[in-house]
Amino acid sequence: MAFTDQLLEDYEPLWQRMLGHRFLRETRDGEIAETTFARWMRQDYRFVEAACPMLAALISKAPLEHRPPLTDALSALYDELDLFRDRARAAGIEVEEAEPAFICHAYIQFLLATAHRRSYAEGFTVLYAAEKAYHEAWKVVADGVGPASTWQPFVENWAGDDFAAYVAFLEGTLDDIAAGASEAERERMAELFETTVRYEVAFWELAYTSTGWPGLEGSSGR
Ligand code: MP5
Repeated sequence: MAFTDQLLEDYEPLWQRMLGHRFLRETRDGEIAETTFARWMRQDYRFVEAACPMLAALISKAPLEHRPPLTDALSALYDELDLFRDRARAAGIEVEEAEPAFICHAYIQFLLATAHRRSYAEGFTVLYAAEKAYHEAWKVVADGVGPASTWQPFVENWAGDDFAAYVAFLEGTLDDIAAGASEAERERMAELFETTVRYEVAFWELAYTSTGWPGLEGSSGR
């Protein structure tokens, strides 16, 4: 069985827990509270900003033939930041001033640390897990969001054909990488996949919780 099929089979309950998150259901059904969606937008803007240096670090370790598609993906992230600013303007939300919440900050540190300090195979696994998770999550939302919705461009961005092709590239490439990895490295890759999906669940949950840091709610501590 291909490595990515095995991952999705081994972590099926966690994966379904993520796809069953109420944020996705409520956005799909048009029932999401504006403040909840706005909180996700502000935090995800910070996340995508951090994904740029993460991808750059991964490119610096990539074999030559992986660099062009990963560089295209990096370029697409800057378009995505434009998309966030555009949708924020349309909805009257300020995304550029938000401080990362605790969960967002932790996920960003995890992304950057794995890209810089772990092997290419391990860093690539984290990239695959995060992108596959968003692709599947926004496909859940796509079932209900129509072309008139303010959020349709997000659905198109992550559930659309271009992103599907990118995720298919990541999947096939990760399977090739895993086929050449040792058993011990494949185990480390699987652990990182699990941690990434846990962060994905936590990130959806963040939209419903305070963006203050634990013990410092309502104040920056200064
Ligand atoms: C992605 C994202 C997808 N935007 N936010 C989280 C919390 N996880 C995954 O990554 P990208 O870089 O926006 O395609």
